[in-house]
Amino acid sequence: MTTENELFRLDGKVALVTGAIYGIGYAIAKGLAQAGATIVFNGRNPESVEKARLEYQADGIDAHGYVFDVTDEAAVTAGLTQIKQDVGEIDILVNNAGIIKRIPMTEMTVEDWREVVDIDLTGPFIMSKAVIPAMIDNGGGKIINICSMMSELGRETVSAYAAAKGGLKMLTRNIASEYGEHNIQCNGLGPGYIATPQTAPLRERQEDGSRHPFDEFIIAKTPAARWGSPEDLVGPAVFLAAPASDFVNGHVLYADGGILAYIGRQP
Ligand code: NAP
Ligand code: GCO
Repeated sequence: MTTENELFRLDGKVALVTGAIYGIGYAIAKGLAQAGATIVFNGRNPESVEKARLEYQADGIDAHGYVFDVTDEAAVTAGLTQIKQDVGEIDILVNNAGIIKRIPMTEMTVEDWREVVDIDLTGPFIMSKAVIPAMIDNGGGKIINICSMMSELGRETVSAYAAAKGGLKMLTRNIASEYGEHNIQCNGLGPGYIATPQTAPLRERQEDGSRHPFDEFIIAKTPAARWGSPEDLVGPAVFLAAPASDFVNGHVLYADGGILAYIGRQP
């Protein structure tokens, strides 16, 4: 029986957070480490992985960094084999790695479309497919897919991203449906608008020093009247990674400051 103190603890668990070089992934990995998990992370190039590993170290976290692209199944397989030798099997997978391209749909090339869908949707498929067999053998596991407001809403210029994140919501539900009997919980975490490098273009100050129109828009659309920080996602991530969520499956937990509930502040 899990005691009250253990409901939100991750001691003895190995957590892989993809793309946790900076931004949301880094904050979530740090939070899982503080809850007791051993942290594994990956990125696409050796320099940024090593830089991140030193930053984790400076934060008191002995994180294990690996270089592989989540869309490259052979590289993922090789990476997980090395991780198993170095650290152990993955108990918690956070599919965080993702990109966005903001291009009007009729101007978007098929290559741009495919790159976004490949990383944001096929990547989580490849990663989840790779870790589930060992999770079954080990009596269960946790998969957390980083979804988005665009898992529920559309907006101009983000067609590929919205299609991918909408698909990621359904992949989440399908993994929960197909593997729940093996004590695998697969849930989504849906951030609102979070201040990271990915959204930096939407927050740039205008030449006259005024706020970016999209910045103003998001402030009006968020009851909390602020952008989220990556740290705002740590509590929800720890909950979805911990025993506390052992009977939560196929759910998308939105940590959006209330955006999805709100019509928006009158101008
Ligand atoms: P970010 O600052 O752009 O970081 C994305 C991370 O993913 C980077 O470390 C990047 O590494 C890595 N990455 C990209 N493609 C990869 C690949 N093919 N293989 C391995 N790593 C890869 O983004 P973020 O804002 O932290 O967002 C993280 C996740 O949250 C994404 O899935 C995003 O869609 C989602 N999200 C973000 C927000 C937001 O408002 N920021 C809101 C909702 C959801 P490189 O240096 O190699 O590019
Ligand atoms: C955008 C933003 C959003 C956020 C996030 C919102 O251009 O609208 O980048 O897509 O990244 O997904 O939840």
